[in-house]
Amino acid sequence: MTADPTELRALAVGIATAAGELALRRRREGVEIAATKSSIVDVVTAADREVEAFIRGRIAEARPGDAFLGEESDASAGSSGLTWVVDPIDGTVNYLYGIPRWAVSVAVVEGEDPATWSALAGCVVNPSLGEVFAASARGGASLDGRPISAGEPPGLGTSLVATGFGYDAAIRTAQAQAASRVIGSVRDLRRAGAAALDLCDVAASRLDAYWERGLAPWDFAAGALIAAEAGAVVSAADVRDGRRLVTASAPAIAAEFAELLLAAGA
Ligand code: LIP
Repeated sequence: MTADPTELRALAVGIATAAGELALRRRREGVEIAATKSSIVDVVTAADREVEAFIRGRIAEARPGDAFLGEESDASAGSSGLTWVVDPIDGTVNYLYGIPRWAVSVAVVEGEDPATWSALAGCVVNPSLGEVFAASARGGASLDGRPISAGEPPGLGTSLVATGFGYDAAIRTAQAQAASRVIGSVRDLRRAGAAALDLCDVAASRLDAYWERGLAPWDFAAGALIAAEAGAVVSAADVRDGRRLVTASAPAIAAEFAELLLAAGA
């Protein structure tokens, strides 16, 4: 089967868009917590599971030889060397509260390690806004079919930066302390609750930079490709205590931003 990034991009867009419609329908019908995971505030809804099963079925139909790695179900191996990395509802807490900032994230990669795998294609859909972000390797990034590119902020001091916090209270407290050491050196901080959309906002120059430590591969696989194809400087290589730091920033401020995060202990 082909591994043509442009064809894989079209497939990811088709599947993520249909999955987004299902998730939005379930949102309107009312959302319930199905279970909690790593902590009492780390919830999964019935819709998370249903939407992942829907995506998994569509991928198995279109590409039976590919592997699957999703947030809500067991991974499965494949024979093609490609893996689909899926977050059916990124920003589940926003979804639960009815905050219109959650996304379906679908990516396909070659390789095992999130720090070095090569992403071939990815799509992030925000169904509440009807926005479709997509990218393919060497194919650029787009929002609703139009090319997007990362911003050119004059300096870090006037840059708008986003971050996020984990589901463990002690970790959240440490993350907030790091954020308190960042906030005085940038324009302002945003915490909007969905990593995939934060990365896409850097790609669309709605944000100048983003960082979060502790993300899972499905939270950033598609968003990182979209940000990188939009010209942002993206990294997922730094792992400390088993928790991966994902960053994306406009090229003009990338070096300063990395230094600031290091000094802040992010
Ligand atoms: C969420 C991320 C968010 C992070 C949350 C959580 P989920 O993913 O999108 O950036 O701060 O802790 O990881 O759990 O909604 O798929």
